[in-house]
Amino acid sequence: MIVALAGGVGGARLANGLAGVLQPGELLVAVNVGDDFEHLGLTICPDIDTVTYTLAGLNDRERGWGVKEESWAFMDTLRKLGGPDWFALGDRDLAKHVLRTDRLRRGDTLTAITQDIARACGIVQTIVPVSDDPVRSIVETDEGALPFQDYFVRRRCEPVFRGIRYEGAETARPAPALLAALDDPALEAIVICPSNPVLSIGPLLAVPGIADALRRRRAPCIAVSPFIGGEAVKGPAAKIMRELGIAPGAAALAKPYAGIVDAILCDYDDPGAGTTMDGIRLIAADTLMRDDIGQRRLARVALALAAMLRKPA
Ligand code: FO1
Repeated sequence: MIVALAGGVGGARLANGLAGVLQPGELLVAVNVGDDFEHLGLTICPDIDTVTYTLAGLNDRERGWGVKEESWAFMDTLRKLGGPDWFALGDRDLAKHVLRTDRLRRGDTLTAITQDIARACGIVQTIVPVSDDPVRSIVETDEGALPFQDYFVRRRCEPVFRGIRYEGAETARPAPALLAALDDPALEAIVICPSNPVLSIGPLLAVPGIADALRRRRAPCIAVSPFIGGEAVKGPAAKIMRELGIAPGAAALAKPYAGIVDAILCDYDDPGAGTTMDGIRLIAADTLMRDDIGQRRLARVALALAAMLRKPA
């Protein structure tokens, strides 16, 4: 049993690599819900959707989100009618948002909905939200507080990032399936995927019980740094870290991951490579996933490292 903690696009790629090298049912991916929001009366769960589409092979690679071969009739009409068009909802994507919103209104859990959608997409691994309760990332900027998607999409991350708070985290409960997997005697490794530590992994660790469960972990936990050459592979992680006055590199993960992670895989040029920080070994590897083969290669490196840490030297 392998548990992966994933956020946005980088997280989905390594989750896909893990799915590609494990047997059906061997992987549980717990996904960040901090990016979720209500839009046009629909509950949108971008990170869950990115992981689901990626594991189903339905993801649009150049856009990084949404479905491939998408059409935009809904958005064209919405725009003509004067509706908000800053957040693009493709016609195929829309069916899932409508279905999910309807089921949530009927009282179904986000876990049940997510698992049914994954199964309908032919996915043989388990995908769950980190919590069935709402957690909403609110970004503090020089222009005031912005809900995550307003900051990330509508404002294209231009405001100066001052901080983030995870609204609802204090009362959110970890998804039961995630806690069960972390307590499973068959658990062999936990992998924190290369997602933004502040935007994607932060809201995940902020759910009470998750960090404690990881501190009590019965298997090694390996994190993969999302930074390569002092930059984020995708997204605003490096800009955000600079605005927080933190150098974008594996060392930036050591503090938030202390006690939770046994080792961090980082790229060869990372200044922290080969050192130990806060009890965490920073180990150099080729962490850039260029394609599906690269995703599986990095997944194997992470699992091999966990196996080494599991067996007494
Ligand atoms: N990102 C954008 O930059 N522009 C969009 O219009 C947009 C729409 C969208 C719709 C559904 C969805 O699941 C994701 C979408 N994203 C869009 C990406 C989304 O903001 C990010 O995937 C995450 O929130 C950050 O990891």
